Amino acid sequence: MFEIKDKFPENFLWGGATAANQLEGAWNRDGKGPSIADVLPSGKDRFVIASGQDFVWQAEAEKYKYPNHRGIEHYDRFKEDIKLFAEMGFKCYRFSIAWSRIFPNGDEAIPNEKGLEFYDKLIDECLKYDIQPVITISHYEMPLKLAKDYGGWKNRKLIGFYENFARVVLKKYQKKVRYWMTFNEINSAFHFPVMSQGLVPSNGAKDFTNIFQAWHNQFVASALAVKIGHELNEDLQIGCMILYATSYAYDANPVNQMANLKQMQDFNFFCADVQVRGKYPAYTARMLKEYNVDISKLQITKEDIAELAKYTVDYIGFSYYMSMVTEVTRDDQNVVSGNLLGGVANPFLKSSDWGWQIDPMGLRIALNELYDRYQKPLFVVENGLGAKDVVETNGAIHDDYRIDYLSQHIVAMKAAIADGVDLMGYTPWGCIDLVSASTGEMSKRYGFVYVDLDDKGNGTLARSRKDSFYWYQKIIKSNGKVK
Ligand code: BGP
Repeated sequence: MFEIKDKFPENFLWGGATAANQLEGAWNRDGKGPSIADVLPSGKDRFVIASGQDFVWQAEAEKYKYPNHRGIEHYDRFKEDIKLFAEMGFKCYRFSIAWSRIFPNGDEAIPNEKGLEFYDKLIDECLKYDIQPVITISHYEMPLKLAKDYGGWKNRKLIGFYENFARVVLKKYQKKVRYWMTFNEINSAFHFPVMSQGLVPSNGAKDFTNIFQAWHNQFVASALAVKIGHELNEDLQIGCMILYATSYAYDANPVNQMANLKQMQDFNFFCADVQVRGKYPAYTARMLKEYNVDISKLQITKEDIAELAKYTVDYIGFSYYMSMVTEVTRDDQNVVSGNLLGGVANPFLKSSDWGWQIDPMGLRIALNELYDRYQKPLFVVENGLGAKDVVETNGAIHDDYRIDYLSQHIVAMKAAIADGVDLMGYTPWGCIDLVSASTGEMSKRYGFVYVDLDDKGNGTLARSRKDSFYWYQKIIKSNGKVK
């Protein structure tokens, strides 16, 4: 009865993860409309714009032909890419469906058949190799028109538009695809309200009244997708997806401990609490007050609350790259210049070249915290090390730093399984090099497969196997034996 599980389950879903806007390219082919990701530039402006500090609508699609518009041309090379995933032994492949390929403007009644044809082919290609598709319905790529003309997710009309989109893809692929997620990193709106919710702040400041309204509308939309999916096929597994960053209090000072508890609630748990438990957590009122939300403006109906309660998610997908430190008692903060979350540096950890603090034990802690809290299966759907790779003269890429990072995180997952956590699978991020979400550039690479393309768009786009490719192949074959 109390047997320790000392290995990964036999049916463990080993695989890799990508998102349409970061690899497909073909941004305006076969009827696809522009998405919010298509108008973000690359380089340092991208972060500023995605987080809404300096968003200008002049940043129109035509102005930014590269990188998102080209991606790694997966749209034309997906067969070659899936074949490489199959060679590594992938059991599953997580990708997203570009909403604006199916509904170019987002508000049409009839889907674009040409767009669906691409995903018909992509899914069949995966199934040919017994790779289970894992689909993110919406991953930072809402149709641009929904952001520009409707104001993004703060507008309730988006619930209906998303519902149409979700119904079309769930209905079409329900027999072929079992695993789904409704929104990528839904809590990331804290940092990226433009990219995540299509919200453009009016005066450069984040408006949490809009962000909370947008979250509420997304929660309802997510619940409706669960409803549709389960009505179509009760076997479907529909999850939420959160950006999780384990957070530690800087020291034993109760003031820092309390601040950290709030950080954990607000950032890591709030969205999942609603999507998994089906209701707003008790600390919501405290949060609304602290974020200066104008509660009188929030539109939340009784029917919404009933739907949230009824259609909760089946599992919790989450991304995990790093941990954080909460510290509110000093002014001389030793700040990490991470471009995703930033914060106080942890003296016990090293950081990636982009300032993301590397913390495998933090993943074991995350898995325990999440499983304790929700008692639902967990799925690590993103993890990895963004790094600059060097191609040797003979074409080899010795990415031992990546192998090291991933090995330590696999060991941490195994330990969490022994701790009693129910873990379904692992899909490291950017299994093939692709455009970075936060920099919009190619040089921050995560892949097992190298893609010959630089930050300016030069390169042959040829694919090649890094050392980590062969390493991961062995990991999958041995069901997680690191050494
Ligand atoms: C997550 C996103 C991904 C992805 C990843 C790595 O936040 O879901 O889309 O890109 O982070 O981030 P980056 O590309 O900025 O290194």
